Amino acid sequence: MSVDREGLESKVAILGLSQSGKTSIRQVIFEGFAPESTSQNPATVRINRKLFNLAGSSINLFDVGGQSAYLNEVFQQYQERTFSDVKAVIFVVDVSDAANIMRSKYYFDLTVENVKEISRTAKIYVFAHKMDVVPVNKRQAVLQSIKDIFEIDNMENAEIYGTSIFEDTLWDAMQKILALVYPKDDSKTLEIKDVVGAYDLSFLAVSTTHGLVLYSQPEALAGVNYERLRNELSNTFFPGMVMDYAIFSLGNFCVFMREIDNDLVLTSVFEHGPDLGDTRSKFLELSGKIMQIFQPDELIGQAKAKMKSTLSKYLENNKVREIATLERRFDVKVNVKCDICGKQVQKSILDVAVENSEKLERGIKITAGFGVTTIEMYPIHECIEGMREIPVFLDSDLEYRRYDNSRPI
Ligand SMILES: Nc1nc2c(ncn2[C@@H]2O[C@H](COP(=O)(O)OP(=O)(O)OP(=O)(O)O)[C@@H](O)[C@H]2O)c(=O)[nH]1
Ligand SMILES: [Mg+2]
Repeated sequence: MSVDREGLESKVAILGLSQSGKTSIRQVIFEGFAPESTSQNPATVRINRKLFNLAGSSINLFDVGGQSAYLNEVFQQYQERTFSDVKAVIFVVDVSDAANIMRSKYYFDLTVENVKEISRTAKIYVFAHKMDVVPVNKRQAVLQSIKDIFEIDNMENAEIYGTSIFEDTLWDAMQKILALVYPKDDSKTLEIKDVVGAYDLSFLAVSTTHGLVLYSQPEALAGVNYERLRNELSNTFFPGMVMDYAIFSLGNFCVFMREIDNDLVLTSVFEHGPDLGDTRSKFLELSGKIMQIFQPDELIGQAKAKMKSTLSKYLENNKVREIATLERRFDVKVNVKCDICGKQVQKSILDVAVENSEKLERGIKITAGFGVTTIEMYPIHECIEGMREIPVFLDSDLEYRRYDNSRPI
């Protein structure tokens, strides 16, 4: 199946004064950071450009540093680079910084002008941001006054949302933007339609772990935060256990949720059948089909297949026993959290092996002594403080045992 890669990428620019919260928004939504961990963010220098892959399609995010020198540079020299081909521009206004509201408006007007000239069809989204600092009964008035000052009602292509990284409002606003700019792959949409038909589903959605819906049938505008739901369910019913999937009843419906890939969750809803076991096996079968649609790149698949035998040999050479039974656990992901940035890192021993294919002992350490063999793995992630690794200890069945604090590498 050939897909046009370029068609599967959307450019989004995010602008606003310095300290308004642009980088924090990027980190919380697209990089899995905990909101609190953004408090020491350094100012962004010039433009930070990052490509985020969401279920095979990408958002190319231009996070523009908000200090005057950088903003002036953008509007004097880099208009084309910043605004050409943008699908959406997010303009962030800090509601706690009333003193600078007119300066913010000045750059907003420049933004509107440039969008009009360079990317006529792009939408502009104003985030009246840091709403958490405004008392609840004043929020509507604050939103209205920014709406008036920014003259949003006079513009056809602009909308305003009150947002905060500490509240669901940011996710809701981002969901509306994604519904417009997320480059859906038509072939995936068709395959999903087929699955919904074949299994007589009432609803199916593929979303990020935090609930940004990427594909849904019928169309949905809000998702469920699976990470939160799973934690609540397991704390209530299965303390200390990590759930493979979640099943619950909702009126006449049966809801199943499952992570089908890193940060990708499948939700499917059936009408209640007479037999839960039957419905469960139907769900497991269909989630396998959906997983195939979202299979990572063929190349990664091949690298993993090759790595499997290398990893088996490596474990065997290091006196780890019963490799054949361990093999089926090679690609089971472990979920650990960085204590600095709060990011959830989900990696299997096979993922870590692929990352360290040149030198396995760099990422997977095996120590044997006194009849006990310990396997450790060191998944790496890009943290706010540079690259860090999180030591994960695996028991003899490759089950995750515990982890220590993340540490710089
Ligand atoms: N209270 C509150 N603080 C926030 C919110 N979003 C971001 N912040 C804080 O605002 C500060 C500045 O955030 P940044 O994301 O670095 O700001 P920026 O807009 O990227 O700044 P420049 O890179 O200089 O343009 C950080 O201390 C964040 O923790 C929010 O919704 N509420
Ligand atoms: Mg920044």
